[in-house]
Amino acid sequence: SNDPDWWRGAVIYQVYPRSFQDTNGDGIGDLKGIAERLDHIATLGADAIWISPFFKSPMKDFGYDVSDYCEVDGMFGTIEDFDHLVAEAHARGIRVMIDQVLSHTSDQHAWFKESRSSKDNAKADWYVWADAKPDGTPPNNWLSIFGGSAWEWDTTRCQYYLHNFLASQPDVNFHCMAAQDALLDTVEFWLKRGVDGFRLDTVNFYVHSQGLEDNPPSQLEDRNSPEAPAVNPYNWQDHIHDKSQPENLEFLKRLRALLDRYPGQTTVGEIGDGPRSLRTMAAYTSGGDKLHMCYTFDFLSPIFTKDHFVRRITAFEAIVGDGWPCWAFSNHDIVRHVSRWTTDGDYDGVAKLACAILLSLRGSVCLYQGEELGLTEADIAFEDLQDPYGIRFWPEYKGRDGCRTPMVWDSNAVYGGFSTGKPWLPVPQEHIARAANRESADHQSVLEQYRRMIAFRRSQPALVQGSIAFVETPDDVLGFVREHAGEKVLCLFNLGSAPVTVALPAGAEVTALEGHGFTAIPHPQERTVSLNGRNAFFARIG
Ligand code: TEU
Ligand code: CA
Repeated sequence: SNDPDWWRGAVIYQVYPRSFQDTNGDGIGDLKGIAERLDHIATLGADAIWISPFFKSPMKDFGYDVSDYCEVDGMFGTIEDFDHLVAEAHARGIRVMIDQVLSHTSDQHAWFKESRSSKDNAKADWYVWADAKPDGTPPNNWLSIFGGSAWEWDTTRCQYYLHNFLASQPDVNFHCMAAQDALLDTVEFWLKRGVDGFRLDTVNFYVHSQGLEDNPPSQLEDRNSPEAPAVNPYNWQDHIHDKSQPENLEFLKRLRALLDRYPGQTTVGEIGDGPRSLRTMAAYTSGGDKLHMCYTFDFLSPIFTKDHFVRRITAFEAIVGDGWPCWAFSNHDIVRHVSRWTTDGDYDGVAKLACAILLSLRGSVCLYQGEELGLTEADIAFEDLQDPYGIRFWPEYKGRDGCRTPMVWDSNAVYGGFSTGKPWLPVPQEHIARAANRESADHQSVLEQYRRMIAFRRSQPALVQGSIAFVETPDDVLGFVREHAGEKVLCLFNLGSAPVTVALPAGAEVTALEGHGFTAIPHPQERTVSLNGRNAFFARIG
């Protein structure tokens, strides 16, 4: 449809192209492979795909280090392959969002090569350059997320440059308008090719403070809290100067003005700003003239409790209010949620319950490839590690390869049908039993549950667009009412493994809804509903 608001409540399927489908036997997924597998995404019922970066890149961070924004990396195919993919997706009613990594480029980008060549070239201030302190050390204490100082010495310019991630990912200087202009041009290149929107990588890292002040020590009292991963010294300081500066709002307005010239566009910005995340999200999505959606880290955490859902969503609603959230339980950066949240071996139970919760939240949702199969985190041996982040912090932190292993399509084919050649990361044996062909043939599978639940969500406008209000429930039960245009849908989820009986709201008619595949049993006489472990209940009330 032509609805410019299509993204509100949309189900966005994240494709990690390296690991989706290989078509030429080199063990690496490609754009042709995505096109071949679009029917899987269509039958799942997703509204859109977000494709992680496929642009020209030395692949030091597997594509999040772009050396040419307007070229497809040869490893993934050609620009014609991309055009074909967009056409095939659109023919199936699937919108296409691409991943723009504007905060930093690869050190192999022509802009950076020129910028580092001297102090007075045309692009001298396109990156963040600063002199050493008198003793030769970096200009301040800023840290890189991927370890060590955020400053790298350049022997040609005899200056340091800023990199919030790898040293091979220099940060663009957004205080330089010419650099902003050039980035916006690359965005327009893809708008003209017919994309429907953008996932904006690290959108709050664009602008640093020009004063280059030292960051103060972290305010977080407990370094073992979920907000402060103990292994990563990055969280030992409070990152108030190296990112999220107010000038970013002006850039986001420029970006939005460009997008608004191409109707139906959307943006989802990845915002990781520690304790300030909610405030940053509010600022970036308010006013309708900046981001459309903010991608939150709240449920990428190891915690899976009713309280966590209630607290995080309540805080979001209170502060970000009219900003539109985009929730995800898994992505290409984090341990798959089925492994993160299952403590009693009931992987399928947790996978199906998580599916029900995610698809009932107020906001848009991102599903990460393989989540719909209930894939667990793969255990990767050190010799097979690819992720530089994992190699650096092994064994305290094992990196991101365990969630990036290939999709499993066909239990009877070599490498699960992902490739005919040896894949870039191993296909875990235990994933084969979860291949799409097997799960499609099994009514009880996680995949069939996702299909039912997405169709159910689509059939209930309150679930897609409604407000959210929590209801009083027993300890292990998450409960809320979604309401849209006078229609109320009660949603109850038993996070525990034991059966539980929940009182239904008094004074209203409760009509159980069907079609989602869960099997809670309402007792109208007693005005209660019984939920087995990891079961869900949906009802129209009023
Ligand atoms: O991730 C940003 C980010 O904050 C992650 O680095 C996260 O903290 C980390 O992966 C631990 O989970 C984005 C991309 O999603 C990631 O793949 C890139 O490596 C990173 O930006 C740099 O572009
Ligand atoms: Ca390939």
